[in-house]
Amino acid sequence: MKRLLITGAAGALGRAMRARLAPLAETLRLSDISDLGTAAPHEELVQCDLGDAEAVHRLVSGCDAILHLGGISVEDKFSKILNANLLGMYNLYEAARANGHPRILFASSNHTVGFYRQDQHIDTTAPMRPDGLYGVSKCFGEAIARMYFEKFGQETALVRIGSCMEKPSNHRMLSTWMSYNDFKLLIEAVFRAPMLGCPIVWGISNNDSRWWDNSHAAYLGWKPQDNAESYRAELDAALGRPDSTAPLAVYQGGNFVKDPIFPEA
Ligand code: NAI
Ligand code: 15L
Repeated sequence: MKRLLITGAAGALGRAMRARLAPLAETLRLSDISDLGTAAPHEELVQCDLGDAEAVHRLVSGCDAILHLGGISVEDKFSKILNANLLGMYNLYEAARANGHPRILFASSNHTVGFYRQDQHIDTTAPMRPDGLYGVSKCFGEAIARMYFEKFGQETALVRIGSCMEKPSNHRMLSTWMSYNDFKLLIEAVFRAPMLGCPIVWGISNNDSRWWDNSHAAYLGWKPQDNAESYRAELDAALGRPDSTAPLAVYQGGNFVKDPIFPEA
C-alpha cells in the first residue's frame, strides 16, 4: 500500500511496530500526541490529539489503511478516556468515512471481558464483561466500529490484545501474551486479506494456556508462531507459585478488576 497511518506511534506498541511495519507501505504516517522523534525517509510525523476532529480529518486524509493504537491504555480518569478513546474513535471513524474508508485495525483489549474467570474458555460470542472504564471504552470502540461496518461497509479488525510485550512478566500472561512478531504477522494478515469484514480477533500468541478461541477468524490466514509456555520455568523461578485466590490468578483481566474509579480532581 502507499500510506499506512499508525496512531499511538510513540507508545510501547507503536515503537515496537515502527520498524517492523516499514515493508508494508511506501510511507508510514506516524502520529501521537507525544513526541515521535526524528522521521526516517519513508516516514511522516504528525503530532495530534485524537480528540481534535479537524486534526484527525487531516491526519487520515491520503491514508490507505490505519493501525489505531492511540489512546489511553490503562485505567485512568474518565475525562482522559472520554477524549482519547471515545471522542477519538468517533473522530477517526468520521474521518475514515470522509476519506474513502481505509481499512482499520483497532487495538481493542482483553479488558472488554476482564471479569470472566480464568477457568472459563470463551469465544467472541461471549457477552462483554469490562473490568473498568478503560475496558468500557474499548467496548464502545468495538461498537462504533461495528456500526460503521453495518451502515457504511467500513472494514475493521477488532483485535482484543491480551498482553503484547517482549515476554510474559507473570503467570497470567502465559495465557494472554502476544509476541511482537505475532502482532506484526496479524497486522500483515489483516491488511492483506482480500475480504476482512469486522471480526473480533483475540490478540494472543499460540499459547498452550490460552482461554480464547480464534477459530472464527481462520480465514485471515494468521498463524501465530510463538508460545508463552516457553517462559513458564523462567516465571516459576522468578516469581514462585502464584496465589490462586488473588485477582491476578482468578480473573482474565487480572489486577485491572481491582482498579478504582479515579477521581477527576
Ligand atoms: P501506550 O500507552 O504505550 O501507547 C498509547 C499511545 O497513545 C501513547 O503514546 C499516547 O501518547 C497516545 N495517546 C494517548 N492519548 C492520546 C490522544 N488524546 N491523542 C493522541 N494520542 C494519544 O499503549 P500501548 O501498550 O502501546 O498500546 C497500544 C494500544 O493497544 C492501546 O490502544 C492499548 O489500549 C491497546 N492494548 C495494548 C495492550 C498491550 O499489551 N500493550 C493490551 C491491550 C490493548
Ligand atoms: C491492556 O489493555 C493494557 O493496555 C496493557 O498495558 C496490559 O496491561 C494488558 O492490557 C494486559 O492485560 O496485560
